[in-house]
Amino acid sequence: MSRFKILAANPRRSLAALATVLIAVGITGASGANFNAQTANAGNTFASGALDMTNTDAPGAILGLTGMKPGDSTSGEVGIKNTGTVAGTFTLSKGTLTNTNATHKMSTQINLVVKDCGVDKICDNVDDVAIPVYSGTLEAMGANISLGSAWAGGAEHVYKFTATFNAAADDNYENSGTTAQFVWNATS
Ligand SMILES: [Ca+2]
Repeated sequence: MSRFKILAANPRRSLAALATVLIAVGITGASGANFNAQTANAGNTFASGALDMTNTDAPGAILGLTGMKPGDSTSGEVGIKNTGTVAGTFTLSKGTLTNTNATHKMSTQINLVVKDCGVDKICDNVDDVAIPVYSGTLEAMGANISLGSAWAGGAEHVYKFTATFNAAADDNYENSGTTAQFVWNATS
């Protein structure tokens, strides 16, 4: 069983042309018994400026699941909004990543799909963006993943995060955990 959580933190201001939102994922696994809960809160950037961002889940969890075992998945949604008055180009990055077991990294066993829920901002319907923002292991996720063309002031996107614990994960991943941060960045 396991426990999976994503926490979000919200920057209230952005630096001139820079805004950062940090989301942290904590995943802790344990074999046969209970997974230990692990959560994290990411740091924030505060500055004055014309480009601002809000995060609907800040500072709470986007998703959480206890009792996770290989093959289980969990999902959650988060809204990211350009609350500024100028257009900004938004990107998503994986921030700091840690694993409790450096040899058998839990992050290699968590498959993450991040998708844009489309214009209606309702997930799992016909107008969702077909191509995911990211699909791959938590381990392999990179930085500065494009979130499309510049967002006008007031534009909001809702993203659905789905994390699946590799169904083929073996005993090497018992008692294992990983924690990651997701960073939302906007520039104009
Ligand atoms: Ca939709």
